[in-house]
This record gives sequence, C-alpha cells and structure tokens, in this order.
Amino acid sequence: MRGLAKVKIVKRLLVTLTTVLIGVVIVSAVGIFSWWNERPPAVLKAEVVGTLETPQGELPHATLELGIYPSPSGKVAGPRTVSSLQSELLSAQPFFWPSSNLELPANSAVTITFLQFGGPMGQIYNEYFAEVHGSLDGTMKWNGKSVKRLKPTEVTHTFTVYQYPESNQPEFFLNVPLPINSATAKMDKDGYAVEPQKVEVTFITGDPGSYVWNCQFPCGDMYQEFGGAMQTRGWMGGTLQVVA
Ligand SMILES: [Cu+2]
Repeated sequence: MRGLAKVKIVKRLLVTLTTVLIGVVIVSAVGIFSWWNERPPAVLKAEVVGTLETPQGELPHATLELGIYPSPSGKVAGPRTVSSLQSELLSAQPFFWPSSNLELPANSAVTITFLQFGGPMGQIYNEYFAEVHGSLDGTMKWNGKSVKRLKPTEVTHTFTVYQYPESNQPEFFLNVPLPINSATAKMDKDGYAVEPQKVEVTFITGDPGSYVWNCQFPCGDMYQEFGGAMQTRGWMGGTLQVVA
C-alpha cells in the first residue's frame, strides 16, 4: 500500500511539472512571436555627404530621402503589418517610405528631401503645423522655392519631431509641412503623382538623443481621421535617433 501511495504522489508531481512546463513554453513562444512580429522597421540612416557652412560654423552634412505615398501598391509595398486584418484596414492608407525608423548623426547639418506622391485629402486643423519650425533658417524649399509656411489648404501631411518630455536629452522640435498634389495633377495607375511635390529641409542636430516623429495632418481614419495610419508605428509615425 505504501509503495502504491508513493507512486501516485510521484505521478501527480510529474503531471503538475509537465503542465507547468507546457505553460511556460506556450507563453514564451507567444512572447517571442509577438516581439518578432512587432519589430520596428529597418533603420534608415542619413549619409554624410560632405560639410555645410552654418551659423554654428562648418558642420558635417548628412542627407536622407523619404517618400510619402497615398497607399500601398504593387510598386511600393508599404510598411509591413502585424496581421492580415491590419493589412486590410490599412490597404488604402498613406505612409512614409522606405522606413519610419530614422537615424541621424549628432551635431551635424541634416537635409531631408521629401517626395510627396498623394493627392488632396482636406486641410490641416491647426495652422501652426502648416508653418516650418526648427529648420536652419526657418525655411524649407518647396519645388526649389524657399518658403516659411504653406496655406492650410496646401498641406497634406507633416513631418513633426518631438522629444520625450520626461528625458533630459537636448530639446529637438522640427515641423515640416508637406504639400498636396492638386486634384488635377497627373497620377499614375497606382494613384501616385507623376511629378511628386518635393520638399527639402535642413536643420542642425544636437547631442545624441531619442525622439519620436508623427504626422500632424488628419490623414488616417476614425477618431477624426487620427486613427488608422496615424496611430500605426511605421506608417505616419516613427522614431528618430540622433547618434554620436
Ligand atoms: Cu499624414
């Protein structure tokens, strides 16, 4: 009898242990899968191309190019999604390309060139974001012409960089309004402007820091158009690292 009781206890222990182990394996697998599935897009680094004379003296000059597309297509796949439901929801939503995960050199002059391929989508709610803020001389080049602001009706996205408010890294604020293509602009079969709007903006980075950027134009859907692409990392928002 005693031997039989012992065997029963050992059996129970084994069953309990196995159950716990299976649980641990399942939870870890789910964790690893979602970590991998929700990984940030590949880093897009600004390339140093020379030096630039600035009010702060001669600085290394780095450049970066970003496209803004009105929706994914066979030509431009768009950011990866975490599920087929998300792909469905974002299938007609705009995005920055080729990455929203940006890296810039510290204490440098940086020029970002934006090519905006989308058509009209309404107008910006807050005129502040139709102005250029934080660039080298308060201007940007719009199709080669120097401007300080757009009309609210001319804006279709913005590239707006913030800092995390809780951190003690250098302050960094940049707002670049991005212009629409008119309703009569020539579009290709994917709905992309044949001659996209070109914006070039130059600014100076400080010491290293981690920042986020967002579009401030209501270009998504739901929540007054601030849902969809607007709330999805990799589409209308991302990160910006300034590195030494
Ligand atoms: Cu946008």
